[in-house]
Amino acid sequence: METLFEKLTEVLSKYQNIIVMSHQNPDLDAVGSSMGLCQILKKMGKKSYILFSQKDLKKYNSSVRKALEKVKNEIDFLYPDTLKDVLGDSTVLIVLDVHQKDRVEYPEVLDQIDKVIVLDHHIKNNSYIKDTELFYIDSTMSSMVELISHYAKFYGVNLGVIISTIMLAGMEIDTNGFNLKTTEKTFEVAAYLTSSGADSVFKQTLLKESKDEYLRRADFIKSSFVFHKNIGMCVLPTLNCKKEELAEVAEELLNFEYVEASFAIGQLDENVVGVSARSMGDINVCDIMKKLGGGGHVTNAACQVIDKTVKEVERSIKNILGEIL
Ligand SMILES: [Mn+2]
Repeated sequence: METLFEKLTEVLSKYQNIIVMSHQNPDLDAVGSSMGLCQILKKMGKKSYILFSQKDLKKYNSSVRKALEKVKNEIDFLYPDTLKDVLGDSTVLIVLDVHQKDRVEYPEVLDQIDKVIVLDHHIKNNSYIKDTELFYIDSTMSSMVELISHYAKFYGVNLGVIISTIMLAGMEIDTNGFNLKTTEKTFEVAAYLTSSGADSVFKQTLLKESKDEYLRRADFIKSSFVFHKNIGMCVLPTLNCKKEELAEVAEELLNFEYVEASFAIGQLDENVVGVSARSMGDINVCDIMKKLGGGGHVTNAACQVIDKTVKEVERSIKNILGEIL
């Protein structure tokens, strides 16, 4: 990893202004790693900004919103309408926690800045951003926070209480509570963030959810069922459910006794059905999602199916499982 950090530092040395952008609906992994990166850039003597949408703030809980407000003394947030004020020859865009053009928060920004660096931890997709100054993906990393924390440590940066706590919360989300994709290195990073000031009580408040959200999910879980002895499945009854919601339900089903693999299926759009799949490791959910045009990891995969009903997708998954189990 040191080679990456040396290379990254070398590429960054050519630019004065650095704009950091993550994926749509940035979660705490995206937000935390963006902030951690800005602290590193500050130590390098660079001017850095996080491109962020104010309309997104509503989806965070009150503690996250308060933390974002406090951190404004240290981090410069930029909004699409103020972007052109900082654009210039010496500007580079760092795309963090995502690598596909259509999944970044503001795809049009990729047309405005031609020097781009991509850093991600997801499995490489064909629609990745091309012609970059540096393109790095490590899908063995638990989270973007893990990679940025290593960089912060390498560079000797003081992250401070708020940012290191947001980063630790981000890592907890991406690993589903230090269960998925968690290695020895993940815990080393958690220890590093704790020694940088991350506070576990503060972290809990950042991760709190509303009772309404909890009950909505509980209703879905109530309608879930187990078949083949070890497959958990939930078909969300609502129209227009969110991808994140499917992921949360699939993850939750995996907590139940005997469940080895789980699937959450829901209508994402008028003609798009989404599936989120999770596994303890023995059942390869990536292979199953690939058969429906999706992809991912052995333990964490997803797909989107066009012009099929939720029922049809449910049947397809059951048929595939029937063949392999
Ligand atoms: Mn992430």
